[in-house]
This record gives sequence, structure tokens and C-alpha cells, in this order.
Amino acid sequence: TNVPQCQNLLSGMVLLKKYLSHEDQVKIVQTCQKLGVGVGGFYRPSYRDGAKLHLQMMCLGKNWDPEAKYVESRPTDGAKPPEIPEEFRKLVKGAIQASHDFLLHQNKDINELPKMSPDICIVNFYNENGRLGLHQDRDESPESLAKGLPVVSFSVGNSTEFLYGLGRDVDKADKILLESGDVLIFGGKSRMIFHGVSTIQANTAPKRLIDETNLRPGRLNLTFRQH
Ligand code: AKG
Repeated sequence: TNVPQCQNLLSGMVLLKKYLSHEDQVKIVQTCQKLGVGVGGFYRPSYRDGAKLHLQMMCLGKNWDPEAKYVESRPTDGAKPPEIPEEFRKLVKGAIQASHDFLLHQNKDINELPKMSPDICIVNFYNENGRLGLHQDRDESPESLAKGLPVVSFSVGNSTEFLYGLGRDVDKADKILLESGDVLIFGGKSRMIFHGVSTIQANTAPKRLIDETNLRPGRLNLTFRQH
């Protein structure tokens, strides 16, 4: 596999450094740019009290938002989400396979990280002031959560510090750097970890990616899940 550097951070949690090729990243940005301006495209979600998240969001496959959770159509405008593109599914499948190859190589049990077939992708775009507080992803179905079906996360654009931990205490959280092309997978025993994005690092996106896509300053993150 084309995995130069991997880390098994916790049971069921694998980081594939620079897994996505430059061409994959260009395709991801271009596809999100195209879908992002269409029906069900990027918007700024908010909570009931009016507080806005510090990011822009778009859902593919199914609709999820921080207040309504999983609902057929987006409460703000009734939009139905676009389908998850086939190329994205292939990349997710390949990333899970690469994680298993890596775990096998380390003499670990691949069952620590179950396979999944995504039916929702949440696309977040963070500008250089973007962030996301520590939280758990717990709105998927009880079966999906009980099986520990993983969240597969693609990072493209600017680097960020990603926090994760077993509790909600930010001071106790571990930190890793997520750079453009990195894939992070957390399932199995790590499915319910608290995680978040603290700071988006200015001017850290690959120049070639910006030149070829005109991606604005910021970070694109795609999280695939099986509801
Ligand atoms: C989520 O969508 O639940 C996230 O935590 C996204 C994290 C990230 O942007 O890396």
C-alpha cells in the first residue's frame, strides 16, 4: 500500500499520514466546491439558542445537523443532501483496507477496527478562525455505535491541531497534527472518544493544491460514517 507513515493511537484508532494523493485531494476539493454551491450545499449551522458553529457544513448521503440530528431534509431550507460520490466511497474503502494492512503488519487484531460502508459524509470547512469544541459523535444508530463502526476522516488544506481523549476535559486531551492528505479512523473501542479541532494553522495548505483548485485559506474535513 502507499502508506508511508501510520500510527495506531488507541485501540481502534489509526492515523494514516499523507494517505490521500495530491490528485485525490484535488478531486476532493473540486467535488466539494461543485456540490457546495448547489442545493444542500455549504451553510453555517447554528444551535437553537442562535449560537453559530465556527465552520461551514454540507452533508452528503444523509442529512445531519447539530440540533435536529439525523433528519430527511435540512430544517433551515428543506434541502435534500447530494449523494456521496463513488470516488469518495472508493477512497474510504481503500483507507480502511490500508489500516487493516497496517494493523496486520503490527501483529494487531484487525477486528479492533470494524469495516463500514458509509451512508453519510459530513463535510466541514474551517476558515483560519474555525474551530470545533470537544464532542462525541453519538447520533448514529444504536447498532452502528454498538458495533463500533468507524468514523473515517479526511483532512485537506490547512493543517490543524486535533484533540482527542477519553473525557471532555480539554487539558487532558492528546493532540495530533492533521495535515493535508491525512486520514484518521476511529472505531471499535475508540468510537466514542471526545474529539475536536483547536486551531487551524495559517498558510499550511500545500501550494500546489491551492494553485490547482483555488481553495480558499482554510481546512476541509470529510467524516464518513454508517448511520
Ligand atoms: C466531526 O465532524 O464530528 C468532527 O469532529 C470533525 C473533526 C475534524 O474536522 O477533523
